[in-house]
Amino acid sequence: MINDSELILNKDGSIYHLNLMPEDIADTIITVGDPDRVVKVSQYFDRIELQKGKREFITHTGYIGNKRISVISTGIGTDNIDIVFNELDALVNIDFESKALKSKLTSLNIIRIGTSGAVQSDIEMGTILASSFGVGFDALMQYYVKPYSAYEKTLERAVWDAFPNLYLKPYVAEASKNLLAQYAYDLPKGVTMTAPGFYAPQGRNVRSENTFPNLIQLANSFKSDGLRITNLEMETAGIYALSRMFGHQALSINAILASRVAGHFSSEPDKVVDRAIKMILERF
Ligand code: R1P
Repeated sequence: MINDSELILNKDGSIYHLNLMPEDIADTIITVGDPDRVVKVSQYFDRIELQKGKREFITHTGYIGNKRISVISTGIGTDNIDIVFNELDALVNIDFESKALKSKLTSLNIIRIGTSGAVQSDIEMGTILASSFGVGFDALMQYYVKPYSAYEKTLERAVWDAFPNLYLKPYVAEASKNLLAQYAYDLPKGVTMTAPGFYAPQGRNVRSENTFPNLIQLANSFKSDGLRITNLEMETAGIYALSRMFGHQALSINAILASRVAGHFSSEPDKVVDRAIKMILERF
């Protein structure tokens, strides 16, 4: 039995941060960073059956045809991914009455539709890119034991060698091969760098003194076994690592809004994000 302080439920029986009951979520889940993007996804549902929220975590559940889908906003960063993915897993795999692990576990299909910046000059703004791997430059996976594949470990070593001055050792986590094949078969694939912040942790310098002023160049020139770092954002590696740890399938789709090598930002970010949303929903 799990203690009340480990798995906190609200008075109505819903889970602490997401404010959801087990029956409120579908087995297919779209995550978005921005709470305002939830409606931009659910506007394309044929029917919405539930709208709930608390803090930055807004959920709409509904149907496209016969397929039940939930869209949930995570807010920004892998610290939020920690909360959202632990609570999503508990919603499907913990019995809230007995507070014990269910004997039959559920594996969720989870697709992030997020925004991102490119670190390679041949990846144009407006590209919709699928992450084959996430590389976490954040601290999340220092706190969890996840089974790493031999290939993830090899890639991780190559990242450690390419970024030798970091105190934190980045971690690598792979996308669900099934979801990549199902939803991203025709998309450009890449290795996504997940940063623990937006400014210096992504090599931006508005008026700061940065420890790693050449972060973008380092990311741009990284190579391992034919792979290169393609883009930057703030959730993918955490999503992939926690999904693998819990036995869920995850895929991150990136709407490329900025070129960090050319120094440009998209003039039509909403259109690019809308294209990514429609493309994924059409594939359900
Ligand atoms: C930063 O502006 C946010 O945008 C990107 C980053 O990962 C970070 O969450 O994704 P979303 O647009 O999905 O939030």
